[in-house]
Amino acid sequence: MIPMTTKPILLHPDPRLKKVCDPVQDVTDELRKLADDMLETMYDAPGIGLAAPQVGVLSRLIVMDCVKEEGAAPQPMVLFNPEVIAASEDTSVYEEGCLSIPEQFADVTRPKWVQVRWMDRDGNPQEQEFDELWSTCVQHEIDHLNGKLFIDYLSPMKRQMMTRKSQKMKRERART
Ligand code: K2U
Ligand code: ZN
Repeated sequence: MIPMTTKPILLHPDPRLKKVCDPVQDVTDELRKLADDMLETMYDAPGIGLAAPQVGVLSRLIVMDCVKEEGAAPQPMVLFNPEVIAASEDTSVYEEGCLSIPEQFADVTRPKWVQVRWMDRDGNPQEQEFDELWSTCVQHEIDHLNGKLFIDYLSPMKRQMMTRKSQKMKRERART
């Protein structure tokens, strides 16, 4: 068993978090190892989702595990080249956070459910409908692959305030 390692999470503002990531051509052992390291990093944070650009890799790969019930079996998911192929008219509001914008939260409105197509860790095409927290999370992660952060849905004033706070936190963390 190759030991997994947690990876440092990039903090906003960082130009790599604004890039459109490159599609994965085929799923290699190296990409499977990256997915496993991303899952470990996510659980360690803790978080319920993580996108490759957040650990500095500009490839279209996200991991998720939105199981929140205590004691329930974890449900780790690895999605290569995920894309939303259908979305509900109905929307839902969720107070989102982001591991790249620590300790800041804001309400974001998104489609209630989404149909997503992706390639799994064995390179097989998959398709599934996500709702509830899984829907919010998969949309939040796919946004990361397109260089979009949850604060981009907010007013310019709020976004600027949260960016300033994040810059301050980043400076303080760099000093430790
Ligand atoms: O992409 C990320 O930064 C991971 C986020 C994913 C996420 C944000 C907002 C709403 C759903 C998912 C982190 O995992 S945030 C941590 C978290 C934990 C429980 C509930 C909501 C957010
Ligand atoms: Zn995020």
